[in-house]
Amino acid sequence: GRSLPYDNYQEWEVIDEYMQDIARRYPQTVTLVTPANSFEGRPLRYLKISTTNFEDTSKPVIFIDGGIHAREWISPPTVTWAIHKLVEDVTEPDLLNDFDWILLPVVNPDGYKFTFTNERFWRKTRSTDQHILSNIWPGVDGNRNYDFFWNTVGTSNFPSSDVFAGSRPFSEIETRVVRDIFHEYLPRMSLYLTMHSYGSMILYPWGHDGSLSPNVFALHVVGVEMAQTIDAISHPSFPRYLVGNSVHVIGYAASGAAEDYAHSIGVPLAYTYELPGLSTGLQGFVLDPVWIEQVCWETWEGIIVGARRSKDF
Ligand code: ING
Ligand code: ZN
Repeated sequence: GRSLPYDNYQEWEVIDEYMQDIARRYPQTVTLVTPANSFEGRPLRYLKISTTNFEDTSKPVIFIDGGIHAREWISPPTVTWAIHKLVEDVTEPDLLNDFDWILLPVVNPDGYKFTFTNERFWRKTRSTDQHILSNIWPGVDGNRNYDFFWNTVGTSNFPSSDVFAGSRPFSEIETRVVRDIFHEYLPRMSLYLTMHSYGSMILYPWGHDGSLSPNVFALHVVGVEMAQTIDAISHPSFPRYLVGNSVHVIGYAASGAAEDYAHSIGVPLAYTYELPGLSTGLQGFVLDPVWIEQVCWETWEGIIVGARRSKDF
């Protein structure tokens, strides 16, 4: 019964235990949901946090996920930090009174586990049922697996590729779980954030072709306010945040991403966070653990502003 440490990256089992523990310790506000198991059989879990009954209120829902890409280790702790701040160390009670929250720290536990045991830079899931060579080349890029312009740009049909889109949209149980959360709470889901690294960017749709959504004004205003909030308190070692359309800011188009899917079905504010890195190339994913706490708390300040501002749109 204690908080997660933020002085190092945590094994999946530790994060999983923490989620179960939080739900046991705060049964009035926290509900643990285990809708399915991962391809390799790990429980896929998320927390629903609500001061009222999650199912029968009309409060807007804020959904944050992390760890869809296994090697982006700074992502899951930003989501567990949000859990910590909403449940264990409440300094913003309005966020609990005004919203219901869904927090899913590790979308892809099999891949995450694999980065601790085998290959630090593994990105994809670990599924082996996608094609005839799956045993040699396992895994699908979760952020190319959503059903919106699936496998049309920035993806690969080659199973060995890091951006392999899978055999079909939502071939992966891990992305189906996220999809089902969207659809279950759609009419009241006002904000969706999916945490990635790295690059210090806040990206919004459309990521498949660089065109702008009819809701671009709101997407941009809320995005800029989140970024300015973070920049104002960030460490001088970190780059300033860039905000804009995914294609234009990150410099490539990609279809089948979570951000695009969420927005396409009606989530008004959907963003991909590229959390900070301090190196280039693959080393950018290796952020020294001394920075975890800094990234978590500054990102949380961005989330606070995004949540509050989402009410205006
Ligand atoms: N970045 C995202 C990726 O999946 C992205 C960036 C998001 C591009 C949405 C297009 C649409 O490539 C990381 N770090 O994975
Ligand atoms: Zn990523």
